[in-house]
Amino acid sequence: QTDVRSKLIEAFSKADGKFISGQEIAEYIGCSRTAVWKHIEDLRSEGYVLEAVRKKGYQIVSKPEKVTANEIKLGLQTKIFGKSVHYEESVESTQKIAHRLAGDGASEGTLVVAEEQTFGKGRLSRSWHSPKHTGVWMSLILRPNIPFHQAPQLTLLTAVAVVQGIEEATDLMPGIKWPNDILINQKKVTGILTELQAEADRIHSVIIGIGINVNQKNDDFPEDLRQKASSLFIESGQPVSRARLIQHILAKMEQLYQLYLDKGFTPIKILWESYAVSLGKEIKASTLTETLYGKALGITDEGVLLLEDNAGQIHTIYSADIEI
Ligand code: BT5
Repeated sequence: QTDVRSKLIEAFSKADGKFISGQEIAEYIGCSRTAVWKHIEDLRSEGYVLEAVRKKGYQIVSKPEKVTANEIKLGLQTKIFGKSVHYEESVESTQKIAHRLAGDGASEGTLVVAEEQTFGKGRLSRSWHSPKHTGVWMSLILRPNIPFHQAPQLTLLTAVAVVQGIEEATDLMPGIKWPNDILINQKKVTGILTELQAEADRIHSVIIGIGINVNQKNDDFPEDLRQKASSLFIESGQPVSRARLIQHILAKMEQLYQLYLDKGFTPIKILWESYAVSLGKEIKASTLTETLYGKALGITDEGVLLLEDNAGQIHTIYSADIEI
């Protein structure tokens, strides 16, 4: 059933906004013309508006503003990422579901996405505010063949992909604050959470969680976030299609991931540095054990932050919260 559905969406995707006849659809998905009609009705019940014209066939007039598997797949330009989409209206955390699917052997590029998270997770058991229908709350399963200590590089790679995806979908120019925040006008619009399933020194899977504030208005944020968080809508004044944004991000991520597997972290590092907002600045870095003040010099080839304190000593920082 879901196979047929994705083929139908693929057929419309190929038709690229033009009419496609019932016969063509039937051939494409390998079913009868009566069955086509039923599948079209299913799409309608999901909120798609389809026009049917005699002798011409069907055309998608408008899509629902949701992030269902169909929404994401219609127009998606990737080979692997997002080819398998697990969609839910409401979940505790997309990370939790992605962990379960990864454990069950889900293939690389499997995407979990939800309209709402009731227990969205940040780093260090902090929470991530994820209200219904307004943001992108998603987790991507990767299975890279890399050593353990390189996994944080994927957080930085993801940040680059999200920045580029936002740039494609809007007129905004976001910056990256090491390691995982994407900022616009100094406010956080995106957080990234990278988690691993691994044993000894072997990575089974990397689960990359991405939370993007898209169409929230200022009072959609709880009081304590209003000063430090923002959304693409607030910053640009325009509503943004979440499904389109996801498509751009998946396409960028797949490109960068391929580049990373072929050429290593160096080309990603150069891109990352070009978007970084903290480099060369005086920062405060709070790690689990200490608070350091100094200048952010850059990142190493491993993706680790280098901080030079006022005594000229250079510290390598693996994980911390940064204030600029
Ligand atoms: C992060 O943690 O920034 C990682 C957030 C990852 C969220 C995604 S959504 C899909 C996937 N499923 C999940 O359950 N999680 C991932 P951290 O750097 O620890 O930042 C968390 C802090 O950001 C919180 O303590 C708040 O201060 C703030 N915050 C919470 N919700 C926010 C929001 N919607 N926008 C901006 N800031 C927020």
